[in-house]
Amino acid sequence: MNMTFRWYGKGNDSVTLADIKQIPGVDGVVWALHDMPAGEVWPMERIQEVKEQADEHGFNIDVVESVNIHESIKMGTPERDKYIENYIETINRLGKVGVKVICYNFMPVFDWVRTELFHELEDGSTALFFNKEAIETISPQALVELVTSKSEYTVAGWEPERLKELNTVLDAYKNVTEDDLFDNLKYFLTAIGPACAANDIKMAIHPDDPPWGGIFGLPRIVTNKENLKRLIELVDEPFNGLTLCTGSLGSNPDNDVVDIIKTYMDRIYFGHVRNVRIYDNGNFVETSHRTQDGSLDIQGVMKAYHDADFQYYIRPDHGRHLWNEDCRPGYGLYDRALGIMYMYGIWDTLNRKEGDK
Ligand code: DNO
Repeated sequence: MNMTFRWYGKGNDSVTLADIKQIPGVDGVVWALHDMPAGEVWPMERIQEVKEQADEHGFNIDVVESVNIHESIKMGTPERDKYIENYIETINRLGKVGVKVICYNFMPVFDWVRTELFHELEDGSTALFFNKEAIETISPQALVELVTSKSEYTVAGWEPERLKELNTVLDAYKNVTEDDLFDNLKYFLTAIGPACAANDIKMAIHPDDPPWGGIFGLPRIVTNKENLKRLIELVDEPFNGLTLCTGSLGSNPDNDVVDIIKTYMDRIYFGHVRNVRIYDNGNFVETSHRTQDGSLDIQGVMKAYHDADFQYYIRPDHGRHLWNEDCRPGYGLYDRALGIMYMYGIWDTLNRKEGDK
């Protein structure tokens, strides 16, 4: 296992590389050029700059999250070829600095969706929250306002660029079905496959969050065990893999995340580990990583990775906001650092039990 920590970049994150250095056992930072609009080629000097910053602290930059996909690629419109060319050029450039995994998503318009960013928990901390009923009544515009106005930082997945011309894009998706999305994903993967192979880069698709379609009438496909099989089979080559986000898939109680991890272990290149507590009415809140604190079996998740001698990358996912930390929603230092120590607690104990030490 290669432990990583998501970092939004110098001047764009309340957490510094020096802070991350003080968390035990972190090997690399998960990064991106967050201000680059989807579809544009990433400048080489800026990629190099991140590499140098990470090098200074002894971190690898093997994982990028995300290189976002232009909507035309998801919708399958004629301009897609130009944007796919750009994507390939970015892959080639990332290959030059040794990037191994690119995390991306194929969610139409919106990335992750929540109805509250700072929902108070019993212990006084706050966390991201999803209210099933509220999502039925809120308008897409109001949701954008809610997510983007609460933080001084740009919220990843909710970049202004992505949300520009919201109504037009929402409208354009009216005739796009799940099958169309699968076809368009196949077209994209087929086109980038050779560049990924040449650069030894794995593409790791992130599940839809929450993992069901229908929100604002939009289709979603990376939602459950069957669909993961279908997407692996779209282009059945090693470069076509998964970011296995327990919190995203796990917010649908029908998804058994431990079983899913075991089933697709060979194609998991990046693990996002996070717990959620699902309420009877289907609402859910993000909790501490500890198994007892939520609805997911995080010990089972870590054991599945450990049993498989997982060689790829893992990161703690969203954390709660603790101790009055002022941070980007879900991405403070403290709870994610606690998450790492919980994961290592499980991991190291499993090592010891097997007599490895
Ligand atoms: C949310 C993240 C997502 C993720 C993208 C990957 O915090 O897990 O925004 O980075 O879906 O493309």
